[in-house]
Amino acid sequence: MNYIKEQKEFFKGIGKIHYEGTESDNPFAFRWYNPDCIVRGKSMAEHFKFACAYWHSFNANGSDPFGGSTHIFSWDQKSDVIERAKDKMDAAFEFMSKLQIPYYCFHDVDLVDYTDNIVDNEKRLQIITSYAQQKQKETGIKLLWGTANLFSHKRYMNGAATNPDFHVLAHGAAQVKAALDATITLNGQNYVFWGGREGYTSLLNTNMKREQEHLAKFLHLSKDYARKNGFNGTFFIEPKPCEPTKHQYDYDAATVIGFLRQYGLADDFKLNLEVNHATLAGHTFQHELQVAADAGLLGSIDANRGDEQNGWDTDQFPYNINELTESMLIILNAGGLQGGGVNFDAKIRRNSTDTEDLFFAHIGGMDLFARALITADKILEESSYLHFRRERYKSFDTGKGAEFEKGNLSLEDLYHFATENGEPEVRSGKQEFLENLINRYI
Ligand code: XLS
Ligand code: NI
Ligand code: NI
Repeated sequence: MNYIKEQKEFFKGIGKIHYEGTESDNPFAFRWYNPDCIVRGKSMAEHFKFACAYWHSFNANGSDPFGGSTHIFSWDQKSDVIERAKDKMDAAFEFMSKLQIPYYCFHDVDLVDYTDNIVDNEKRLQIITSYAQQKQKETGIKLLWGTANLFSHKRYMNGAATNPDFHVLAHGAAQVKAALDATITLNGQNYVFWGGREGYTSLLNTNMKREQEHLAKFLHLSKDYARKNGFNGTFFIEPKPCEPTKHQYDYDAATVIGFLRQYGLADDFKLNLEVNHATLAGHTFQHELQVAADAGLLGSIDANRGDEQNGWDTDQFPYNINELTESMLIILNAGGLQGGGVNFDAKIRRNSTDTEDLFFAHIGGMDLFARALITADKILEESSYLHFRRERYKSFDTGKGAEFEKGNLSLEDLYHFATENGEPEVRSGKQEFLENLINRYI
């Protein structure tokens, strides 16, 4: 039977968003993001692989610890759970098509409401996964990554893979298995682990070593299962230092890299770095990117920003051009993101209550990345930036410096060099000069 669902328009009055250039004053247009524009031999669309985060855009309803929802979703009205999930998916695919967003990301529980029953949940997920398959085929939109929410349900209050109770760990595994199945069915390019409650609140009741070993085991089993079932993509760990848990094991990029190497996971896992998580860890986003890039593990990014006055994960849309330009310098120098893309893990504010606000948020984010890419490319091509940085290390390019790098000198050799050559010359780091240079290109 050929049942055609009556297609409802959820974002009425808003058409497809196109590139119109910087002269345009149309708020429903891209001023910088031109998907086909080639930068460094790749289209902008390929550089970014922009993705829409299902949870923030189609589930987060504006509620906060002090009040209920402020966003009334037209896709959240039906009483039947599957019909409601399908409406939400129709809205999501309509939204992404209109915005030319080529990818999406989800947690299992974002796609369809979950209950306490893991068997029912898996069935629900399978139904909505086949619907997603159909939507992907119709629109050409792809899955950047899937994940399982192992932090909202009360059973996970002490963690999932790091829970002291094996029974809870097994529930987490069952959920990951189903989420991996969905990701594989949907040809997902990657799979993410964000350890929301993988950590502890008090050492008094925690065996940290044992918990971390369980986490490594859990990741190995998940990886083995996915590989056995045809998943060729990359697994990502998303570092975050705290919130919801006080001490999270995936604190920051350096911590996660150490963990992956210690437990033999670095061949299959890379990092998914989030701007607001970097700032919560007391780092800049650029720092996190560079740490991952230097380890060859820069996989994907969750684009958002924090708030200078608030110390929590406010998940706002990006708007800092300097931060993103410096970030794009690192990403371009690293040869791009490995397998991943730019997922807008960001939400509109509680009082941004018009349907169009979700459009403005994504248009702004995409334009900012495009502008940062163009600027960073110009800085690399036209300015003295790279040359300057290379020159700063030129004492290691020849002579004793080069011998040192090759490992040919002993501590005594360094002693002799120091005593024979007197006091080193004072050399400026030229930070203000470089900051001006970046701003000149912006
Ligand atoms: C929360 C995380 C989460 C992950 C996916 O802070 O950013 O949204 O990206 O589980
Ligand atoms: Ni995230
Ligand atoms: Ni986050």
